[in-house]
Parts: sequence; C-alpha cells; structure tokens
Amino acid sequence: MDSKTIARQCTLCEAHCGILVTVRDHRVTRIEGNPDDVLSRGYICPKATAMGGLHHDPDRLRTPMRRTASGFVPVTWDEAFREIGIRLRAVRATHGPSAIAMYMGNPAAHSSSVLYGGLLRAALFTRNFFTASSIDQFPQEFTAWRMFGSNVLMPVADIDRTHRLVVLGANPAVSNGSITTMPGAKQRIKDVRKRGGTVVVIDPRRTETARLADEHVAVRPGGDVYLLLGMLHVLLTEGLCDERRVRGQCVGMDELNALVADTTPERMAGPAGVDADTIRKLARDHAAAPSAVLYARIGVCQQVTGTLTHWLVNTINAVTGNLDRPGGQMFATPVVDGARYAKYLRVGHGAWTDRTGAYRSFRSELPVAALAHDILEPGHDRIRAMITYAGNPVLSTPQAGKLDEALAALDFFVAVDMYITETTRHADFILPPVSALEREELNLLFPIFSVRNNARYDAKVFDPPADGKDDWQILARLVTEVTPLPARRFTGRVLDAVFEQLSPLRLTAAAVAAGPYGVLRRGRKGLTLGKIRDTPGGVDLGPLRPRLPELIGTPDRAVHLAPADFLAAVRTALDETDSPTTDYDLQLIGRRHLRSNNSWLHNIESMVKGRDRCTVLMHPDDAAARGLADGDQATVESPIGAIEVPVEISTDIRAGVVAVPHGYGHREPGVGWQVAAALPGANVNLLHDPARTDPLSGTSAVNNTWVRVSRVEKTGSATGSEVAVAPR
Ligand SMILES: Nc1nc2c(c(=O)[nH]1)N[C@H]1C(S)=C(S)[C@@H](COP(=O)(O)OP(=O)(O)OC[C@H]3O[C@@H](n4cnc5c(=O)[nH]c(N)nc54)[C@H](O)[C@@H]3O)O[C@H]1N2
Ligand SMILES: Nc1nc2c(c(=O)[nH]1)N[C@H]1C(S)=C(S)[C@@H](COP(=O)(O)OP(=O)(O)OC[C@H]3O[C@@H](n4cnc5c(=O)[nH]c(N)nc54)[C@H](O)[C@@H]3O)O[C@H]1N2
Ligand code: SF4
Ligand SMILES: [Mo]
Repeated sequence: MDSKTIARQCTLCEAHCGILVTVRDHRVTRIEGNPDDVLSRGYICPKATAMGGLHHDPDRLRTPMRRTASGFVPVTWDEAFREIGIRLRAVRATHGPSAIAMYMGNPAAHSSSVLYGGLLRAALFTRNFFTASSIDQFPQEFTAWRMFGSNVLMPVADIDRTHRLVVLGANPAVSNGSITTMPGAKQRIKDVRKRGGTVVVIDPRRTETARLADEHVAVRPGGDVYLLLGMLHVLLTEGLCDERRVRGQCVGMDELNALVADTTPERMAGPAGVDADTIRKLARDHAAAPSAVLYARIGVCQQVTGTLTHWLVNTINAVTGNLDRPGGQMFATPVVDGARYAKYLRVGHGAWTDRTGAYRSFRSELPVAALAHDILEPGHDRIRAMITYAGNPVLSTPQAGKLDEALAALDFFVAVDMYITETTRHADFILPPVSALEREELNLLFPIFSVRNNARYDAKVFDPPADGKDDWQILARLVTEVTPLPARRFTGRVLDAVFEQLSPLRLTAAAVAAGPYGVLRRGRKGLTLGKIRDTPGGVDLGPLRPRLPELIGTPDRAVHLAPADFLAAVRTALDETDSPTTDYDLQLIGRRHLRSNNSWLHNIESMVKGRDRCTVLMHPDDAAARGLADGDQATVESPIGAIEVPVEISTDIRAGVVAVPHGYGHREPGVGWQVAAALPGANVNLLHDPARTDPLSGTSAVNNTWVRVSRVEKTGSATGSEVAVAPR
C-alpha cells in the first residue's frame, strides 16, 4: 500500500499549527500534531482533522460552475473566464470602475495568494473594496496607524515571557490567539502561572480562558473603555508610570493627564459594570508587575468604542513601560519583514466615502456595513457587479438579510470559493481553487504577529489535479480580464504568461532572500526558501526582540499617546453611555467554539456531531424572568430582525447579557452544504444593525446589540430558524 506522511501546517486559523498528514491510497488517514514544529510544538485542536475532511468533501467544488435557471452546471475554465471578462468589462464601460465591488474574506489571509487578491483589487481601480477586516481588526489597525504610524504595526502580547497577562475581549483558549499567533494558547497561559505570573480575564462571560485565570472580571459589554479610562486615571494620578521609558518613546502625556483628570474609578464603575476597587487594583497590579501586558481582541473590536479601547490598551501598556520590552507588547521580526516597509505606504482615511456619506474609507477600503445599501439604493453610482474571494458575507456581516437581497439584485457576480454557500449561491460563476492540501507556500502575514520569530514551510500533500487552479492563478486571470488591453487576444496571453512566472512562491523566495535573515544580507549562512523548506518543523529564529524606534512611521518617530480625534471621541463616549430600553433589555454578544470556524466548517461531520451549538446562552436569572428553561426554543429579537434558537442556561454569563455564535443559518435553498443543512442554526447577523459602527474605524459592532428574548410558544423546528426580518 502506498503510504506517506507529510509535515505542513493546518491553515484553518491564525495559529497555523504544525501537522503531520498521513496519506494512504490518495486518502488522508491521519492528521496529528507535529512535535518538531518550532512554534506549535505538537499542539493541534480538534479542527485540524477537518483539513482532511475538507479535501475529501464531496460537496467541495472541483470545477468552475455557472448558474442557470435550473441550478449550477459545470463549465470549463476558458468558457468561464471568457464570459466573466466580457460581462465585467461591459459593466465598467457603462458605469465606471467603482460599479464593480470586491469583497475579500478571512481565509484569503491564510494563503500567499492574497498577493494576487491585492493585485486584482488594484486592477479593478474601484472605490468599492471591502474585506472582513471591517468586522474584525480594523480598530487595531486604525489605532496602530495613529499611534505608531503604520496600520500593520499591531503589537503582539509576549505571552511566553510575561509576568502578568490581562486578556480583554478575547478567548485564546478556544481561538488559539489572533493578532498574537499563539498555537497551544491554553498551555502558554498555564505556563504564565506556572512561572509565578498572574492571568486575569476581563469578559462578560466566564470563558474557557477565564477558567485558566487567577481572576475573572465580568465587565459589561462595551464597558471596557470606561474601565481602561479608570485604570489610566489611577496610573497617572498615583505616579505609577515608567517616566523614563515613556519620555524616550512617546509624546502626548500632558494631553492624557488632562483627559483622565476626572475619570476616577468611582465615576467609571457604573458604565464599566466593574466596581471601583477592582479597577484601581487592576491598574496598580499592572504597574507593579516586572512585566505585564494587556491583550485585547475582537470582543472589544466589534464595538462602537473599538478604536478607543484598543488605543487605551496600547497606551496603558506603554505608560507602564511595557511597550517593546520582553514580557510586554512587542513586534516580531519575520523572514519577510512586512512591518519594516509598511510605514512607507501611505494609509489614508476618508479619501472617499460610501454613497450615504456615513462611512469613510480607511486604507483605501470601505466598511462592509455600507455594502448592501450601496448595491440596492437606486442611482447612477450603484454597485452593479461583485467579486467575492474567500468570504461568506451573508453569514458574517451585519443585517445579513439585506445583503442576501442585494446580492440577488446584482447585474453580475463572480465568486472565488470552493462551496455553494449562502453568499455564492447568488453568483453567476463560482471559481473553485485547489484544496489547501494541494498548495505549497510560506505564509506571509501571521509571522508578523507571532509570539516567537520563526519560518515554517507549507508542503503540499497532494499534487493538484491537472486542470486545478490555485487562488492566485484564478485571481491573476481575473486581473487580465479586467485590465483594459489593446489587441486583447494577443496581449492578454502575454500578461497571463508573465503572471504564471510570478507565482507567490517565487515572489516569496525573493523576499526571503532579501529579508532580515536572508542570504543577500547574511551571506552563505543566511536563509533561503529552500533551506526553510528542508528544515523539518521550521526554523526557530528566537524570542521577540525590541524594534523601536526603527519600525515607527510617525514623522517624529515617537509613539503618539494622544491623537486629538481620539481625545474628542472619549468625551463623546463619556457623555453617551449605552443603556437598556424597555423594549430591548439584554446585550447580545458572540462566542466561538473549538470545533467551529466562522461559517465554513459545518459541513464536516466530525466538526458538527453532538448537540446543537447555535444556542442563546443566558444567565439563570434572565431565563427565569422570561419563563425560559434549558432547551426551550426562544426568539431573540433586535430592532432590525429576529431569530429562533434553543436556550442554554449557564451561570458563566453575566446577568443582562446573552451570547449567540455567528456563522450559522445554513438554510437557504440551493446552498451546497448537505451536512450543514442537517443542523443549520440561525444567522445571528440578522440582528446586528450596520448603523452601529465604531465611528473612527467604521467597524461593525457585532459584539454588542440590544435585544429581547422571549419564549416561542408553539415549538417549531428543533434547531434555530430565522423569522420575520424587518426590512429597512
Ligand atoms: N456576529 C458576528 N459576526 C462576525 C464575527 C463575530 O464574532 N460575530 N466575526 C467576524 C470575523 S472575526 C471574521 S474573520 C468574519 C469571517 O467572515 P468571512 O471571511 O466573510 O467568512 P468565512 O465564514 O470565513 O467564510 C470563508 C469563505 O471562504 C471559503 N474558503 C475557504 N478557504 C478558501 C480558500 O482557500 N480559497 C477560497 N477562494 N475560498 C476559501 C469558504 O468556503 C467560505 O465560503 O466573520 C465576522 N463576522
Ligand atoms: N475555534 C475557533 N477559533 C477561531 C475562530 C473560530 O471561529 N473558531 N475564528 C478565528 C478568527 S477569524 C478570529 S478573528 C479569532 C478571534 O479570536 P478571539 O478574539 O479570541 O475571539 P472570541 O473567541 O470571539 O473572543 C471574544 C471574546 O470577547 C468577549 N466579549 C464580547 N463583548 C465584550 C466586551 O464588550 N468586552 C470584553 N472585555 N469582552 C467582550 C466574548 O465573550 C468572547 O469571549 O479567532 C480565530 N480562531
Ligand atoms: S488551532 Fe486548530 S484550527 Fe487553528 S491552526 Fe491549530 S489545529 Fe488548525
Ligand atoms: Mo476574524
């Protein structure tokens, strides 16, 4: 029997754990953790086996598909590209370049094909470019841009060396870390305590991470900004700052002192939902620890105060001397040192807006909250055509029902995806890439956010089929099709031939050679892509090293602690704290599960077996007040929509708060996920209002919506469903 074991990584989430994939007779028979992997050291989570499940999934598309009146039918690549080119060029000729919009989703970041995603975006020359970043890390990028002079400079938590880890709005025990790549996060957190350090989790829910901590602080959703202002008040008024480091690194202390003069813990306790003594102690302990780091992620990004919260997180780390020092917040030095050069790229804000004028562009991209409206609203500047790449915005963006309607209204829609999803079912063409196990590459993004410098190669497990195309090849062909070319039949072929020579793998090889560890800098001892490929488990490049001020892109090379618009926004936030109304009295937040990954692993049997995970988690007091028992079917309703899901009662969640996971709602006709259809859940993004965004970065507040929960009198289906979506 033909059997082999290949070392590569699981590319499902940012951890990119090292895996050993055993193949027998062209089938994956086993996936296990690679103990030699220099970053993940043998750890994998239960999702890793889905890498095999996805590869063999009979529902995964292997050929391009065209939508017809009687459903999707296979077509050849040539037919597809020819017609796509004609249709997209026609839209552009009639309505201008911005009539074609593009949406790029999360898995794009997990492959080096993302380079060609960027190229297609440039070739489209459109103002209507959207990504999952505006429902994700935009507040962190916005903060990094204003404080450090580059959106890429999002510092990571040096978890392996810190004496005090304070986690705010993240659940790394489940997510395995994000914008701090930390495979095996659970062990790394346990290790902080094992070496005598302290772990605190600030979260409205007592999460899997909180269970590992010394202390859990059940903040009110959206209360973090007040809690942090209270902490900053204590640090500045009690003289707990590291004056020497702050003077050497930062500007803006006078403005900060003025800002927090009256944000006393007593005043902040109410809006934070945390008592004053706890706030005061959090500040003092942060300053007293030999090293300490506040680590925050999407629970505080997806808030109307997302940018302010991340700015205060970075600021508290900086004033306590924990920026750019071991055990604090640091910047990695990867083999392709993107952050080093990112400061030379001009990041704009507000260069243009969406059609309503409500949302401003940031780094040449519009917030996804604007997308549905800008397709549906009549007018000469409507979006008429769409390209999606590795995204499922119908499940992942606010007021999802309106986007579903909008995609159906497009003149033309191309999706680069390997499934018929809630989103791609509306496409005229679906162009499927080869499976992840048929790729070889070096990831370019996540080493920038890694807790340890490293270089790890992704080897391919299977040869791609003869007519298979990787994402970058599909995207490159689309670039050719949308680029205005004279004598297209000839020049188009020349351009295609040029792109075929410029594979991401080749470009990466050149970048590695020229990078900080590369042969061009270090001579014969330096790294090449070949050396990385041939080193089992990857190359360990040591712990994170201080990198300031070299990386900083602000004109004065200083960290800016007090951007004027942030100070103004704090004053607004202090005047307008969120409170319940008689109609909507519970705050809805999200949650993630170890066996689920956003919207697209629910078709893998081993990931969904067991009980329904798309439930509304409620405190017993809130359930009792509404006459709800565990397992009852409930309606969760916001001002813009309603869903039905089973109730799950738990004392782990703060009273007044409910949690429903996102990525479910696999119930639309025509969706190609047969396994997922058996336990479809409901789409929580039907409840989130696109108007609730962070005014600075434009990020949707999908982790904080006022809802009401009531009993469904007549028990309907056993699992979640969607009811009455109010149109707007
Ligand atoms: N309410 C709520 N909403 C949320 C969130 C939340 O916490 N709460 N989280 C948000 C976050 S952080 C994120 S990142 C987004 C994710 O939102 P999206 O990026 O829009 O969606 P995904 O669910 O990741 O879907 C990815 C799609 O890409 C396809 N795909 C997978 N791999 C590949 C590949 O290699 N190539 C191509 N071409 N396609 C591929 C899959 O089939 C799937 O259709 O959701 C966001 N939405
Ligand atoms: N298993 C699994 N892993 C994943 C993913 C997945 O879907 N499944 N998705 C991947 C992606 S795309 C991303 S971006 C990362 C995200 O990684 P994390 O940021 O770790 O994501 P979550 O697990 O959603 O954690 C957010 C936490 O914020 C809390 N929260 C909600 N509102 C507030 C608030 O106002 N204040 C505070 N302090 N906390 C709040 C929630 O209760 C939750 O525990 O995970 C990645 N890893
Ligand atoms: S944590 Fe799980 S899903 Fe994420 S890379 Fe590791 S094995 Fe894959
Ligand atoms: Mo994400």
